[in-house]
Amino acid sequence: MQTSKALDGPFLNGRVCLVVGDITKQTVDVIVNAANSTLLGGGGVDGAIHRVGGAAILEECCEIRRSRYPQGLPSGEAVITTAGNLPARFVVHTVGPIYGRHDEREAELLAACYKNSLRLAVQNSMLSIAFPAISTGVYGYPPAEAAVATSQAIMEFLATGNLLNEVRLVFFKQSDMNVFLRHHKFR
Ligand code: AR6
Repeated sequence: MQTSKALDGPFLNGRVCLVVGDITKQTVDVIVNAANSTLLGGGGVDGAIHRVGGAAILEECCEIRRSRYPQGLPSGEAVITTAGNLPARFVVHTVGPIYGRHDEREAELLAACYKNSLRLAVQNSMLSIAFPAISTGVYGYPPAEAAVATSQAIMEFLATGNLLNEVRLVFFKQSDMNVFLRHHKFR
């Protein structure tokens, strides 16, 4: 059951749509988690995904930490796990930049989050993906600036030729979506 409805767009020939809703309720192939480098859970989107998805996700995250990222997942990188009890099939976990902590590389790192997440989805033959507004909560990224970096990254990725037919941007509040609509660079 889809509990949020498309409120604006679509953009980029119908491949990008915007909704107001809860990322954990999205019925798509893969949802993206705004994780932290520990991959062990947290608040916000991360807390909601682990709470609804259940223990299977945390178990896989622990294994990824142990086998591939003992120092933690760096900002801008992404990994994929099962989605446990979520309606989606997979979860991509990516670590957004903490605003003001990366020597002005924040936009580059936020773009890398989106592009690496999209790349993992394509590599795993996914056709639809839903993103929250990465870094715009606890990590303090100004939503207007995030809209610019996010939309440019998605637009560049979709132009590379792939079968992804839905990139859904999920905003928690209508006011968040309105900021995005005023500042995005989709054309
Ligand atoms: N569905 C959709 N969007 C949501 C939801 C939800 N269920 N919950 C919050 N948002 P945040 P970050 C919005 O803080 O800034 C965690 O503790 C929220 O309003 O989840 O990347 C992690 O473990 C905001 O606009 O992610 C990290 O330590 C956006 O999603 C840290 O927070 C992102 O907010 C990551 O911070």
